[in-house]
Amino acid sequence: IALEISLRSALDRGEMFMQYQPIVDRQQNILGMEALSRWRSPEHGLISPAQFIPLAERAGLIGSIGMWALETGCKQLAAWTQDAEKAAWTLSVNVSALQFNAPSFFDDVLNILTRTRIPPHKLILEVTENIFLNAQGSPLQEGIRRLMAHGVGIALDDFGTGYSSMNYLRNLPITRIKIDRTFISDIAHSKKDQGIVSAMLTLAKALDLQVVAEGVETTAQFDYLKEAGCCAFQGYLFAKPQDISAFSS
Ligand code: G
Ligand code: G
Ligand code: NA
Ligand code: MN
Repeated sequence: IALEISLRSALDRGEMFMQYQPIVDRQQNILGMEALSRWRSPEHGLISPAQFIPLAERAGLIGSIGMWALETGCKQLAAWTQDAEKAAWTLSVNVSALQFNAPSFFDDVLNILTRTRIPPHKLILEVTENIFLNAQGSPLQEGIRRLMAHGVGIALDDFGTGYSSMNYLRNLPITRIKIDRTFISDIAHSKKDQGIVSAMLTLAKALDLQVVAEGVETTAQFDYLKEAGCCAFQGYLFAKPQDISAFSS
């Protein structure tokens, strides 16, 4: 049967689950987790979010899947908060551009935080640059500013791959950038990539934004990034996205 038909009942049938990937500091201490949605379909097997998220967007299912992701992540974060070792962790959740079209989205986020008793500053929404296209002064920017006023963090995911001009970036309601892994993969050797990443770090400092380097896979990349002054890292060198059981005890 068609993928879309299966996806329609995936939530009800309990086929979605979450994996988590750590974001670490210079000493490799965990600062927080990024929640990454997974779907295991009895008919189609394990489907990547790179496939089912765009499908969910086309099929009008992204609202419910997005809310499931937020709720699942926040419940997990609430559980971690009970554990002294994990109490300070933040939680990052990816949010699709289309989710912002729902007028209730911003209230829904605040309601989930209230229900799960998560301090808003522990939640970070990861968005891509395209959500801000032609959104200057729009309800979207207003809604995001409202969340930020509560303390919710906003991360610009895949930074450097979109359209942001300097002027644009200056006015965006965001609290962090995540340097896309295409700039990291060759960082230990490529003078060009070193220059780009160094410019990104300088820019982030000037705009008072946090920075996470994504896709760190080797010690050489990690060492170079630390030397360049980067403070937060994510990638297979530290951990792949894993089931929750990998982080218990
Ligand atoms: O986990 P993986 O690297 O396979 O993810 C592939 C893509 O799917 C990434 O761009 C990631 O941000 C996105 N993704 C994973 N989970 C979610 C989710 O819950 N919501 C949205 N909108 N995107 C997600
Ligand atoms: O778009 P986003 O940054 O949310 O994508 C997250 C995806 O990146 C996850 O699905 C995860 O599987 C993948 N990922 C995380 N760390 C690494 C890494 O070190 N190398 C590569 N190639 N992919 C990674
Ligand atoms: Na992300
Ligand atoms: Mn990314």
